[in-house]
Amino acid sequence: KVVRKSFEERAKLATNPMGKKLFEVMLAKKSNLCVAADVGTAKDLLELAKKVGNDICMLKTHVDILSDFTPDFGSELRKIADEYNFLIFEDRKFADIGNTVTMQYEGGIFRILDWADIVNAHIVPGPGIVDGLKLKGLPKGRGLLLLAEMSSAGNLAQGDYTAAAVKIAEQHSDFVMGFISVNPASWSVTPSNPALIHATPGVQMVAGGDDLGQQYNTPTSVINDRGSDILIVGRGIIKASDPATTAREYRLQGWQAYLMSLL
Ligand code: 5BU
Repeated sequence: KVVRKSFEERAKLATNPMGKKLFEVMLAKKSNLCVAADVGTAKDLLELAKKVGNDICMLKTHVDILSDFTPDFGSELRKIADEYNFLIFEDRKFADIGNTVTMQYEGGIFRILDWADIVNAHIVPGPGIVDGLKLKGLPKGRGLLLLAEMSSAGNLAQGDYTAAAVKIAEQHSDFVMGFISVNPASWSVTPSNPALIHATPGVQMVAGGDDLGQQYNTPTSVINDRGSDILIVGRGIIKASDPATTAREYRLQGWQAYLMSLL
């Protein structure tokens, strides 16, 4: 079983403001749960955010799936995030050269930089992608998660690729707050900075998968066996008959698993 330093201690070690803030929110709400708000409209997303708001530390969005997106979406969501005290993570998975991602982050229709506390990026292009995002994000106190692993069957983010993500994170510890991880306990290179946080998608109460390659592990397995910190749950909560109650159940399981893993 994995053991870890407390989120209190790790908050003190954080090398960027958003990483520190995330630990503080987690502690204040006793929540290491992130809900993946994969609904088709902004209207449904904002409703869902209120339903699960009390139980989450972070809400993960895919803004480009919303059919009724309008420019006030960001400020509407920010209001709810401030009221319920959670962070907003746009799962944009940037994957281009530094110069292009600066424009994708700041501009276009979605203006992600204006409202998302946290974004993520693939490291396929090399560290220039982090330099690009940092140029825009750091002055606004934003944070970045690197995709060190993925949850889907047959994905190529493993071994030396995962180790390269750790290296890039440590070289950019002023902006990179952690990783999208699946089994960090198994990594050949462990981050030397314990403030780096691991968030894991592919979580449901029962292990399994969907028809398109998604693979699920249970909350206890993700936190206690695989060594992650945050559960990212989409359909397990949003397709439940009562998302609020179900979110609470995931929160309690995730937090209990965290408490069990303390040094
Ligand atoms: P699910 O409904 O719990 O399967 O949703 C998982 C969410 O996490 C969904 O928004 C994906 O885009 C996201 N995700 C993932 O499933 N696997 C990954 O490796 C990454 C993101 Br990165």
